[in-house]
Amino acid sequence: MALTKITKAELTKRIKHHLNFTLDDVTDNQNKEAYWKATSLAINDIVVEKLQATKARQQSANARSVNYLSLEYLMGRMLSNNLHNLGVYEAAEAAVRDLGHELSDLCEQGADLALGNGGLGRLAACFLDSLATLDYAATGYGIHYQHGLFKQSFKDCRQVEEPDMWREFGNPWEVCRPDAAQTIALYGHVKHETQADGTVKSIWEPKTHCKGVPWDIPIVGYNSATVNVLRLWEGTATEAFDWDHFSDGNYIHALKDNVRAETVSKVLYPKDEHEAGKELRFIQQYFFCACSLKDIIARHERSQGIDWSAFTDSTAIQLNDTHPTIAIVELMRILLDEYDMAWDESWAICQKVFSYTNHTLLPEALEKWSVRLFEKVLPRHLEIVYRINEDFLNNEVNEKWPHDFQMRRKLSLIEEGHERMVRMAHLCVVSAHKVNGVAEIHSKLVKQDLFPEFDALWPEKLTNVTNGITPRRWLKACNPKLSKLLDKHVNEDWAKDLNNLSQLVALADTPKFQKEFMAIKRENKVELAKEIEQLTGVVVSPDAIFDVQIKRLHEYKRQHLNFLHILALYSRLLENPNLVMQPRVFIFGAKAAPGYHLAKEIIFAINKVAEKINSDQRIQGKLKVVFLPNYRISLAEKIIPGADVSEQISTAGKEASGTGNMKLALNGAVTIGTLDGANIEIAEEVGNENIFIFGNTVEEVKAIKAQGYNPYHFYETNAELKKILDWLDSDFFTPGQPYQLSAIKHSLLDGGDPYLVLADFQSYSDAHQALDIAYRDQSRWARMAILNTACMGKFNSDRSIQDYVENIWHLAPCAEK
Ligand code: 26Q
Repeated sequence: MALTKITKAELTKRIKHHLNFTLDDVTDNQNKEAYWKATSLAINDIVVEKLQATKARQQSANARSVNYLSLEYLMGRMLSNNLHNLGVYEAAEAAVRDLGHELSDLCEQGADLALGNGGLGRLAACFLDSLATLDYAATGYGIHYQHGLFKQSFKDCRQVEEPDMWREFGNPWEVCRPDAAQTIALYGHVKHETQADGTVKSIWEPKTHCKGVPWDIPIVGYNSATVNVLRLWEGTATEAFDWDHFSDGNYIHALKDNVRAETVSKVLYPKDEHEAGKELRFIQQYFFCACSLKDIIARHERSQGIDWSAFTDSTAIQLNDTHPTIAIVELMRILLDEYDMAWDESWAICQKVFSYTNHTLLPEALEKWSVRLFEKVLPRHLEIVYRINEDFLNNEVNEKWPHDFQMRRKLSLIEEGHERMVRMAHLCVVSAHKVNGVAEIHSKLVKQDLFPEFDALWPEKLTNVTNGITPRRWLKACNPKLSKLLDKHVNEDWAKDLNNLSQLVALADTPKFQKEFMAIKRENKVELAKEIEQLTGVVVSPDAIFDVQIKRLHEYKRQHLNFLHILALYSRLLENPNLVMQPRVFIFGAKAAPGYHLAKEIIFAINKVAEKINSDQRIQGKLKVVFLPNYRISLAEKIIPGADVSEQISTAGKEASGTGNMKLALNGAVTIGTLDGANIEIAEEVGNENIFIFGNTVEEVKAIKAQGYNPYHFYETNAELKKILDWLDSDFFTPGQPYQLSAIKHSLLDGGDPYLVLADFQSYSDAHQALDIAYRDQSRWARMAILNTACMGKFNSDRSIQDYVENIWHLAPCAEK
């Protein structure tokens, strides 16, 4: 029963049941939200049945499973995805229509589950979808944040943040499991006791405890027998929570030193270097890792008793970046202190179980925690880190590089400086049996530049798994019109095996197919134009090129390069209003970390320039700029099907992979991008004639930096660039108030232009000109767009998961017999 069989009549009955009994007599037929909820609850009933069957099957097969530890999951909305994955979308459409509603309307209700910042969190969500689709036993573990990523609006062109209230109207998919709650310890001291045999035992005497209560969200596989679970921990106070120390003398001091239990799952931290080192973030990491490990061990004990060799046979644990690194140390502590296991045996278990994914090369983004904080919050764990480090330096490092103190200092898990820090990535690499980067180039740079010594020590450890995206959410569900066309022309189920899309290659030159494909793109653009008008009030023409840059706002992603090019186009149009060009709409979506000043200035500048350009009659509507507020999964699902151009313009070597690049190309957008991250592999797949590559390569970037980069050179030698940078100091866009946009210019000149925006400007501008020419040849563009869709097979997250399974996790599918 891979595909769920349910009739329209049965579904209608179940939806009505929930309207009447769960939601208590909904009489208002216009109440879309109630109908969304009742439909979701009716579908969830089917899902839960499948979940129970999956659990029984996985248990009786004793299936080896992977536990994905991630501080972030960007699930988006669940209804339409679950309907598609169950194969009941059409039945539900008919049932809901009988009740007087359009299913597509109901699918728009409910908040996004926005428990993540960006790529890393969405990757976790795509991976859960693929694991269930391929019938692998898997559990996702994370935090049940009360508030996900902040909601963004613009006031006077500036970003305003408000708390995300995703559970305000309930979440029909999740269920609380107080029976599976766990209690974890924090703070306190370590006591050392000499044993009868002369050895010294460490005994952690914690100061407080905190309880984690899990919420389970079912993860439905596409056309498969499997429903797995995403288990998210919520912090609550326990009876064991030690309130006494609040009154033992210094009440205020005690409050300051201790985090209240409920606070631990209050809010998702925005990705923000300026927030680094926050105690609550550290506690969040330990809280969810410790709860998850207890849960994993309890599950194992239920099925096999305490048998640690069986444990390594049945358990893989994947660390999504360094954020859950403390899980390694926690498992060591449990084995050593609670099961009295010897060090070597405990260490061998950890090495077998853990593997780690690196998502960044940026030095400032590599996580470090101060020894001081470690000692205060997790004193026993610090002892264990020291011992791991000692063993590593005295054995592996000393054997390879005898008495090389420079090397010891470089590789040590502890960074010596004015404040001693624990290097979490080093801890991961030393402990894990596999470490992977997320695209070919990124993994190569991890080996060559980030961890060359670790690579020399363990040449087999560092590896690559190129990221992927689920074609269910990112094509089948979000682009129904294109999906129908593909169903018609592709023999096999492309949503299961995306490589089947290569059958389109043969059609790329066919005028009839080109027409059909581009007609759908246009219909999607009409829809997107409506959304744009609704969100911004700006009217845009679907005949213009829809040029899209959607991703978190960061200097390395270079939204300001896009911005400078817009200024150049505007300036050319003012000089020559008859300039021949296809009209262009530049569409942005991005949230800036609340403490990232320059990122917020870039948002402000784009909004200010947009105001001026959009109302300038002189340019005859040839240029429009819109910044869509509150970019999130559900907004991405509306933008992507209507995109013509995908902006992937990071400084080469800085974007580990990118996954938006894959989503846009899959939906027939043509990429303009640098040779960075997965862009390189996208170019390999689609061919160089179907992508616009520009800019300095990784090697060239290194050479420029080595020579001593001088951005003023480009300012002084490129007259257009000089003109538009000087514009930013004037009051042209901010009448009566010059210098309001100067922060960008300042960062690019006096600030040294750390991401080589000026060095890549001309090449970027030339690539855009080539793109404009290509677009005006309609048949040429249609061919390019079709080939982009046709060649995205590699970027199915099912392929990524299969790579993890074969090279890292070694799972066997647990499907229905
Ligand atoms: C760190 C400290 C304190 C608070 C937050 C954080 C934090 C939060 C989120 C640090 C990093 C992140 C997220 C990183 C991320 O999304 N990386 C992206 O991962 C994608 C999936 O592999 C890649 O495609 C992107 O290239 C990479 O930037």
